[in-house]
Amino acid sequence: MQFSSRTVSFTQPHIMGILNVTPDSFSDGGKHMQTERALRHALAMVQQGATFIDIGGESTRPGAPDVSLQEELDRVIPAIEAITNETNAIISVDTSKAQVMQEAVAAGAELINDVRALQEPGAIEVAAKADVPVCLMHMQGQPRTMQQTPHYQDVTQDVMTFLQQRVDACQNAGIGADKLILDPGYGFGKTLEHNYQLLNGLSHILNMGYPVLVGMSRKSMIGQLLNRAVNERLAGSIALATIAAQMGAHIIRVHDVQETADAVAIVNKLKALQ
Ligand code: 8Y4
Repeated sequence: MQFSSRTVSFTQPHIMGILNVTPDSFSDGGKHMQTERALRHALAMVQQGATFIDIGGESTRPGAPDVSLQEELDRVIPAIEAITNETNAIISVDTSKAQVMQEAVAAGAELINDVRALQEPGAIEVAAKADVPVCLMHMQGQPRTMQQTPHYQDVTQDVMTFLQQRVDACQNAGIGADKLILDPGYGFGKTLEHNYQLLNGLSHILNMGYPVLVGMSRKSMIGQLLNRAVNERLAGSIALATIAAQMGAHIIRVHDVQETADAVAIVNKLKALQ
């Protein structure tokens, strides 16, 4: 796939490292300290094998408060500028807001990662104009309430129908098929059963013919199954990344880049013999 700075071949899976720039309640550093911390984390993830760095300033955790436009810009843009200047990683901006997309791409972001699949006002037009690849993710409901009563007829079929509708909307807006990445949206308005049905159905999503991104790292599909707190989910996260890589996922979005890179290298070694 063609990105602004380079081509990425999806013959093997790539790792997207998660960089959170939502302020944590412990670190009380100013804007510059936050940006330096983000840069250090990004550099470490690139060294560990991340092709992509996903930068998001809005928390999409269930129950998280909405973030204002200015707050999101203040969190995300300085981090993108710093990381663009210091790495050749592909920066992905995790946002649903048209203005954040526009300013992030101007600051150096090369991929728009939108959990709302360009459904917010102005987003599809800005993405078309920006002319960068876009990841379209499935979500049922809105982050604040999406885990209350998820319901599907057939989760894999329903997710595919939604993603195909968004692909069609992108085509109508002038976004070429060669710019699209699809994502089933693990954890976004899905029960534990739905998430595993959707993992079992990943081959069907792959058969839609687009690169596929999956994000399962540390999510409740691990925590609920194994009864593990968020900081006890590494083994589960690696198991899921290994399965996704084996099944043919193209981008794996994770917190733990080094460990995931090892797992992917083992899958690659085996696939080379098949
Ligand atoms: C612990 C840590 C528990 C993090 C839950 C979480 C995806 C995504 C997110 C995804 C794409 C998250 C922005 C949710 N998940 N983008 N973003 N795909 N494309 N929760 O699955 O990581 S945020």
